[in-house]
Amino acid sequence: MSSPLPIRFLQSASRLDQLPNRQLELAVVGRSNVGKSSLINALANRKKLAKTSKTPGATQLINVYELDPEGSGNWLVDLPGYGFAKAPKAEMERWRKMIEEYLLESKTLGGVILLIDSAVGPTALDLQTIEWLDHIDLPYQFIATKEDKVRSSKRGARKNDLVEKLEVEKKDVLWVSVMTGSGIPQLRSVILDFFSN
Ligand SMILES: Nc1nc2c(ncn2[C@@H]2O[C@H](COP(=O)(O)OP(=O)(O)OP(=O)(O)O)[C@@H](O)[C@H]2O)c(=O)[nH]1
Ligand SMILES: [Mg+2]
Repeated sequence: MSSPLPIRFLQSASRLDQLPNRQLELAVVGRSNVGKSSLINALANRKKLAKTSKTPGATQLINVYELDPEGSGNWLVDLPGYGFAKAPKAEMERWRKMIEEYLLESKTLGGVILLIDSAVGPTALDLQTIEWLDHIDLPYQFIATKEDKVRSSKRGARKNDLVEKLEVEKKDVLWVSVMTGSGIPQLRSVILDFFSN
């Protein structure tokens, strides 16, 4: 097993101008309920660092986690999810604006880890997000979440289907499960590499 990612909660914000100066950020992006906040907890090996919920819409602000040492300015950023159809329209619109402003305008944002629910596959909204990230030229790493929810007998086929729909190669998607811990050490390395460059 690898060591937990040394991160601590720094602050929440609803607008970019509320955030202090920083060096480099990696943002966690994906549908509501895809497992963004759970993944932050798994990376840090903590249960309640980031708020999670069975109900979509748990994360409603930009939540910043700073990597050691304190004041490093290296941030892992948990965002609200997109595509939560049951939220009030005005609320959804507010989240969308917040996410878009952050992704478009934070000058120190170096990349995104883009989460796709492995049991659900890329949704139309996931594909739209990918197109948009391509358009704004922001690099991303695909993460397929909740691997444990796909029966092991179906995993091979599901993986093929997913890479085909994403139009990438198998090596481009990292499969993770916070239930079994699979893929978590690899993702920790990806993140540490990102910040060490
Ligand atoms: N089985 C399984 N469930 C998971 C996994 N990861 C997350 N979940 C569950 O999925 C639900 C949503 O997780 P969150 O981490 O709150 O999802 P989120 O993407 O942060 O959601 P929002 O904040 O609403 O955008 C919770 O009930 C988690 O327990 C996983 O790897 N396996
Ligand atoms: Mg969340």
